[in-house]
Amino acid sequence: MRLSNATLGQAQVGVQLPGYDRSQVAPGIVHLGIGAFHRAHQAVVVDDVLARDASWGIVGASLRRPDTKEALEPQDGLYTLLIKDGDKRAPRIIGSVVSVLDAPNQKEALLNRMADPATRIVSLTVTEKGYCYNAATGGLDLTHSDIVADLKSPRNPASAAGIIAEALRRRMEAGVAPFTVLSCDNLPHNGMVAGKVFTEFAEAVDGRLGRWVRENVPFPGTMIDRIVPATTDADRAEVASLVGLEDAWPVMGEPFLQWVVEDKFVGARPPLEIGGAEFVSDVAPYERMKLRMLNGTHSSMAYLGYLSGYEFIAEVIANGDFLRFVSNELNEEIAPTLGMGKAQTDAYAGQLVERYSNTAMKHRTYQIAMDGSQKLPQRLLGTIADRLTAGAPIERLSLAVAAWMVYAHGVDLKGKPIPVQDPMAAEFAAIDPARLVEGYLAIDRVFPRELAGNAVFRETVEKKVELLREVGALEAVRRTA
Ligand code: CS2
Repeated sequence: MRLSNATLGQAQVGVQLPGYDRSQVAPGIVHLGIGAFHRAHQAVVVDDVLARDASWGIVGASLRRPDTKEALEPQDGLYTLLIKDGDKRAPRIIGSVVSVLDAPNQKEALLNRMADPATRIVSLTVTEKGYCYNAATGGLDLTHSDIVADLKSPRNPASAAGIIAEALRRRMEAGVAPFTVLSCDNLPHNGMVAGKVFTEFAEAVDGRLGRWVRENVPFPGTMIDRIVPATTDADRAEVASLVGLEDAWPVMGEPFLQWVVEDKFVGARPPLEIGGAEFVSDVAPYERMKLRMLNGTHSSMAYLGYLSGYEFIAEVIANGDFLRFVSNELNEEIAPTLGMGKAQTDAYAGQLVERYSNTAMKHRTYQIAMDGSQKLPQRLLGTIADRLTAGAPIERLSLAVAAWMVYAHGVDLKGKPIPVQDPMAAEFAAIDPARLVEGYLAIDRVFPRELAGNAVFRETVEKKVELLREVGALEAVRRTA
């Protein structure tokens, strides 16, 4: 039997069910990019909110693939969140997603929903590349093919920027207040970046719209955190047996959840604190700590772990040399750049190692390795730049960057091809392997000029690439740990 409104009551005893009447829920949030991460994080917090205020239901939209819609529609939007901690399992049915739209085929329905005054928040998880942000120029990448296409036909958009601008234009024309744009992606200053690229896009469409957006639309920053490995068929089978109902696409998560949100909304905001979110006036310190410590070591483990032959993060951290490497990278190299108390960063680092060690999380190194060109700057390169300014060593961080260079070039250390997923994969594959570091450092969309021109950085990374090639990743980690 398949999970749906009609079968919900037949879920096995012990499964947590929505604590409110779903028939009373009205949509108040449109979420762009409804993937596993959103469903295991923001939608769970909103599920708690709905018990108090039923006006914040979520209409999810996928911008590229119809698969989430196809999975959730027969289930009335219901799905299972399975929290895994070692041998412990806590299944919970989430009811906050009231419907899912497939943007390419339901554009009008999506734009209407976004233009509806009941929609007060448009949130996003469209991944780093979904913003079409050019870090080198610090603004919208006007040469990006998606942006070029949407500027040609702004009334029929496909990109996040285009969809948001068109929905806001409709609200402006109708004299309706704008919605709050809530970026939930792992970008540094995600609110600011979203504000910059979406306002620049609106300006490029029409000066008046651009001004209206600049003056009226808030773009709060957020820090979002929960480890969410991709769902596997084994997970589906486990959920079916735990819940007693078939779920085409449950989501997996660790117990930990953190959501820090800048308190800057149009009108009343949802009481997200009921679900554990925190409202603050400045998200930046939280975000920096998370991006540099968690995501920085995640990416380090992804490339070095993959090249060492490890499939999952929990396997990587179970290796004593990796544990030492990651702990020292966190405490010796990253934490000192954060300007926070040692007690706080020590505690955070300890918690991270514990989270990585959760053996129930089948979090693939390959999954995290994806889109490195979009991730490295905020995860590792900013930290390295700060260390260089302070005259401090960058050995472990550089080994991680070297591993990424080898990985993203598309051939592992044993000569086996790697199916690299990255919008810049072709550019990386074309780099001369004999001048690998030089080739990468010339790419200013990844490496800021100043860093690329720093001799200590270049020489350290060159030595690390040599080391990787000479002794392999595992031994390089052991020697650098
Ligand atoms: C990971 C993140 O895939 C990745 O790049 O580093 O998705 C990470 O799991 C989350 O940011 C944790 O909050």
